[in-house]
Order: sequence, then structure tokens, then C-alpha cells
Amino acid sequence: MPPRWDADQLRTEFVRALSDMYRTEVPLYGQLVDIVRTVDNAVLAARGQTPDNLPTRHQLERHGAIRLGTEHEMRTTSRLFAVMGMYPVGYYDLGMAGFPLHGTAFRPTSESSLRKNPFRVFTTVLRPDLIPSPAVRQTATSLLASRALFTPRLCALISQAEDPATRRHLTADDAAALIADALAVFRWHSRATVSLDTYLALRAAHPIVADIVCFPSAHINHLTPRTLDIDAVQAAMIAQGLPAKARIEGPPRGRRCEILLRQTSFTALEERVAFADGGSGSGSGSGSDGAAGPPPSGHAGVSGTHTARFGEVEQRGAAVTGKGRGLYDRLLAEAVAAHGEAGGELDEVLAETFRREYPDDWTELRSRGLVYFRYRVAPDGAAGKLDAILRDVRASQSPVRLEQLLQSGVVECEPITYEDFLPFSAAGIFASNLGGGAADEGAATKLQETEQSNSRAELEGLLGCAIPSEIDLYEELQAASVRECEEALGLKEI
Ligand code: OOG
Ligand code: NI
Repeated sequence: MPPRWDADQLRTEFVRALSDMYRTEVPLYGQLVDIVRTVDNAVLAARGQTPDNLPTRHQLERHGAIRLGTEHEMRTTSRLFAVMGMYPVGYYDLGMAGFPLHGTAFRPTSESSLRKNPFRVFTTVLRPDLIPSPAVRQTATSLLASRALFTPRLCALISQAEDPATRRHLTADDAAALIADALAVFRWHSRATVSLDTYLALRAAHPIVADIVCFPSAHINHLTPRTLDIDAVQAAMIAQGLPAKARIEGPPRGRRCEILLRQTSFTALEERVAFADGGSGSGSGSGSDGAAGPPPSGHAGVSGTHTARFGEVEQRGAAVTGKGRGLYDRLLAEAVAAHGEAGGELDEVLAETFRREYPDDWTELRSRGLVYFRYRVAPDGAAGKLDAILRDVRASQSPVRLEQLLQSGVVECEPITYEDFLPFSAAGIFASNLGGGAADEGAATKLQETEQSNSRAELEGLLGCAIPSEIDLYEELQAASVRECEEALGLKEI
């Protein structure tokens, strides 16, 4: 049996278990996963391929999101994810979009782990200092102070897995216990820890605050499969009556060279919630969170329900460089501004803006330094071609260039997949799923570039490590692939 503390294996077992759990909690998720499978199979069939032609990672590729309440919760979650081979990448300041939160994405970073299973979790933590009302801040922090998200057993297992001296002794039973207790952190509880009145007061202050502090777990709020054709999935969702969001976030449709990611979502559930006082909001209540109790009874026509969880699907494209990202951000902002002035369909304005300025050809994207690529020596014996190049090079006394190697077919390349998130899209997704919140397009336009360094440093301090930027990681992946080519070809620098 393989060692059970293997981080990649734990991550894969965890995401399988999480997916099974979410299927039972949110049946529409199951329906969405089925739609994705049907759409992807059709895409593959049109290419003359079968599901076996997809990279293994595609089968179980998911991202999820959780919202945490305290520094301690964030730190422990970070330790738990590290046991599963997931590390913080990228800083996301949701404060810019009007949410008192900031966060990071926990995900695998090495090429081999990404290839096995690139599970990622967008993880935010409440920033009480951004809650304007002192009374609400006080209620929120005191509720969170008494919440225990992690079982003592889970904490002990994390410590055991962290310690090089004991991690090898994690048995299969330990791994199963770790996964079971980790699942409990993400599980939905239909019993709030507060009275209905407290819930309504917090929700009135900010729906996200109520979502974070009123429940005993850090319920996963969506689990997103990746598809090969998000436009087809969106059409199928609408055809099947799923309450899909009006537009797909991200780069415009119709590009030949997909970049970054495109996402759409649907409001999945109005959850029935039992409150600590029995749900009427007027009784004194026991404050307990036991399993039994009267069903939620409703309150002044608003109550007894909570919208927290939703469905989402995404299509991923290439990772762009800093320059590529700058161009993306600028064109998106221009399209949103032009749309604000002239009206019409944002999607059309966006498509037109990108058509004008964002190259849609891999060679051009590469030569203009807009996209990251993975290079490798072509498998079909490049030796003869290489010899010819080396002869030329010796004659001209210039170094061998990567460009030459590519053109002659000695080396080939493919775009590196974008593994991260887009804050503009995240804000749109947040806003469209909170219920009664801002319109999705509006939220994106509210985003502004602000000085992020203080809050980023704050999150880094809390996690006890620097948060690498995703761009740096792609840069490293690309550079490492070039180094591998150099070694394989016996060349010093290309
Ligand atoms: C996270 C939303 C961000 C995405 O795909 O951009 C996200 C949240 O709602 O907590 O998951
Ligand atoms: Ni998401």
C-alpha cells in the first residue's frame, strides 16, 4: 500500500469525499456535473477523441470556496491544506469590492502535484476592522470566539502530519479520520448558532458577515467543475431551468486562444435554517445547536432561509504574464466603461475590445510575451535538426536561441494552464450569489486599484509565510521547462 501521508493522495481522497458530500447537500451540483460530462464528451467526440484523451487531472478538477471568521481559523485551515499539498498563492483583496474580507487560494504548486489533481480552494477571512458598526463587529467577534471549527482529533492529526518524525506513522485509519474531520469543517449545518433576530441584524449589516459568523462550520459555498465549453454548459443550464447568472465572467467568448478563466454560476439553494431560538425570533431559546428541534417557522416573511451556497462552472485557459494580465485588466476596464456610457450588451463590447487589441494567436501571444509556455524537447528525435542548428551557430558564433529551436522543431511548447482566480470575476460571483446583493456588473465596476501592500502583509503575517504571486510561480514553471530543454540538449543557455 502506498504511504497514506502522501499529500497528493490525501488531496485526491479529500476532494472525492467533498464532491460526494456536496452532491447530497446541493443536488443541483450533481446536475451540473452531469451537464459538464455530457458537454465535454460532445466536445471530445467532435474532435474525434474520447474521455481517455483528457489529462487525468481534468476528471476530478474542482475548486471550492470557504469564508473563515478568525485568524486562528485561517491559520489552522492553512496547516490542514498544507497536509494535502496545498499552499497559499496570490492575494485577493475583496475589500475593494465592498466585502470585509481578504484571502488567498490554497492549491498545489509543483508541476507533478498539479498534474495529479489541481484542487484549489479560494479561502477568505473576515476583517472585523472593515465592519463599520461597532455593535455588529462586537457581536461577530464574540460569536466567532466561541466557535470551534476543528476537532481535537483533527488538530492532533495535522500536528502529526507536520512533524517529519511522526508523519510516516500516519496510518490509513489516520488518513481516513483526517479526511472525515476535515469534511466536517466544510459541511453545511442547517442549524444556526444564533437567534433569528441576531441573524437578521447581522445580515442587514452585511450578508457575508451573517454567512460567516452564524453557523457552526465554514460551509463550502460552491464546488466548481471545469469544462471544455462553458458556453455550451451555460446554454444547457438555461435549457434545464437552472437559475444561471446572466453573463459569463472573464475574457469574451469566441477566442481561439483561451486565456485565464471564464466562469458562470447559479443560485443553488435557499436553505431552510433552524435558529437557536426555534426560528420564531421571539422566544428566549436555549441557544443550543442540538440535532432535534422544531422546523424553522419563518419570521416576518423573510426568515428561516439563508442563501449561502451556489453552483459554478469554469473553463480554464492559459496563464498570462504580468504584461498579459495588464492588458487584460485594461481592456476589461475599458469595455466596462464604454458599456457604462454607451449601453448595449457588455459581452459584445468586451468581445469587440479584445478583438481589437488582445492577440488571438499562440505564436503572437508568445512572441509578445503575453502568455506563459512550457517548453520541451520534441519527442520525434530532434538530433539531426539540432546538429544542423549547432553547425550554423558555430559558424556565426552566436548562442543558440530558443526561437530557432522552436522553429526547427527541436523544441515544442504549450501554454501553461491558469490555476488561479480573477478578483473581478470573484466579485461578480460573490455579488450575484449573496441574495439581494448588488448587480453583478456593478460590483465589477466598483473595483479599483488600491494600495494592497498593508493588508497583504497582514494576511502574510497571519499565515506566517509570504504569499507568492501566481505570476512568479508561472514564471518559474516556464523557466524550469527551459532549463530542462537545455539539459536534455546539452546546451548552456538558450
Ligand atoms: C468566493 C468567490 C470566488 C471564484 O471562483 O472566483 C470564487 C466566495 O464566494 O467565497 O470562488
Ligand atoms: Ni468559484
